[in-house]
Amino acid sequence: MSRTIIVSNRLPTKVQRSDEGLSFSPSEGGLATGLGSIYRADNNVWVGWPGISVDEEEEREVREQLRTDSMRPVFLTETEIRDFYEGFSNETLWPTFHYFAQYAIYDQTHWEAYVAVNEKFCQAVLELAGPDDTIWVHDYQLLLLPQMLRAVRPKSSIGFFLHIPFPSYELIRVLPWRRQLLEGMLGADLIGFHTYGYMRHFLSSVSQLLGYQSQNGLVEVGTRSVLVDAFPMGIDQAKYAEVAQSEQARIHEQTYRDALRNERIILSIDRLDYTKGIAQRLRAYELLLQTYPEWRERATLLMVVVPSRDQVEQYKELKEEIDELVGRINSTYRTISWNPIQYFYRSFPIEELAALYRMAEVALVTPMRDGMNLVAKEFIASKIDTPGVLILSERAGAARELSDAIIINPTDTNQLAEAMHEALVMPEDEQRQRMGAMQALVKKYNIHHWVELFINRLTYSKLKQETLATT
Ligand code: GDG
Repeated sequence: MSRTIIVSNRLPTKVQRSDEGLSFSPSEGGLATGLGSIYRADNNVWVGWPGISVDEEEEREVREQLRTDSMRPVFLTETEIRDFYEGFSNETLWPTFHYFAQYAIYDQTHWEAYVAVNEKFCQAVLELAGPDDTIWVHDYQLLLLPQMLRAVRPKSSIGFFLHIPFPSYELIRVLPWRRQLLEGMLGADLIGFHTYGYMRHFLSSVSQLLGYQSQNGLVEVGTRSVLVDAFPMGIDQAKYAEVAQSEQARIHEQTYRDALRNERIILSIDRLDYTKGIAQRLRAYELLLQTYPEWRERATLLMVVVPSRDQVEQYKELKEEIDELVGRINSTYRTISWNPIQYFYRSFPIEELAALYRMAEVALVTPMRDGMNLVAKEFIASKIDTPGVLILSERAGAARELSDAIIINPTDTNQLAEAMHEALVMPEDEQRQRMGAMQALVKKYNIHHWVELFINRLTYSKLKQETLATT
């Protein structure tokens, strides 16, 4: 029976070391939460790094444990973690693709590690994949993998999806290894992006840097054609709606509401990342408290920042900046019985997250750049019977779909502060109307729809190519 082999840098399970030995828990992050609930169907397998470097004995344990859950680990050495993951992936590609080119470093050793690790993933997939299996590669850490697989398996069905933005040609052209990266992606039969904007940027780079022309999203690469299209990713709407209604979520919500004395809650949830606009958001909230003093002691910013990439310099600096801003705002405006910001630097179990989504009147999703942003959709899915307002950055992929949110420019502090005030005074009728429209959309275009659409398109484009080859 043919199956789908999902390949991504991280597995949906992360392995951590504690005094009691290794522990296994679900990974945070968009890809893991998005695909995590569906890959187990139909005999599928997930290939990826378990997020930790291990010795030989631990390697056996991790391999065994993950096998029972249809996962196949690829182990990385300390040097590979430094040069491939923290280096090329997170200090070259991530900033460049999010328009933070000033943070990007160009290091030949990092590039070589990136090539070597993509080859390592290639070997792991080849050991596993039969000729009829579909291979679905994910994200910016594995841009070279489609072409590496294609070289060995010219007939395989290979899909690639990019979870982050694909930037303008002007950013891509800065990369010393731009051609190899684009050629790497073009090894796939189908390349997917969250929005048409990203897709257009990709086609423009391919044309300007490689000279390959395209028509209706079909790129001619020698004798092959590669289909490029937009597939806005959805969430597991039913799961979020269910958790939000669960007894556990309700109990947590009540506890939090009692503790916060029913203040109006503005919610902010992100991984620690300079692309997420966390510092800008704090400055806007400070401006709200200055401009509209009536919200002092009546509104609270509940901010969850999930630790991420804390070995990379810019992330350490951002953490310090956030700590300082929170300290300043809290010490300036707090009273004996009120804290303007409830700040958590850790992750929460999903039931507690659901309680936060439920109780928040306003969700602030204001990234500088974001491929899609699933938090925006999870907030909507969790608001089953309650109103609420989403404030959403025009530079998140989600803004293309969620036009009933209050759409803002995240660098415009005044506009953002005004949007928070507008959200806090929005009549309930209007809230319900906007929320209802967005709920219908999140429900219809859910994660199952996304997977089905992508896989069907891949099967279709493969069949079409085979037919053309035989005629
Ligand atoms: C990349 C792209 C794109 C967060 N805090 C906790 C927690 N989370 C979960 C959220 C959500 C996920 O992490 C974050 O997903 P995002 O989409 O917001 O962002 P990235 O991690 O940057 O994901 C992004 C995505 O890929 C998918 O293509 O949308 O643009 O950058 O699911 O719920 N989960 C738990 N506790 C937390 O404290 N359990």
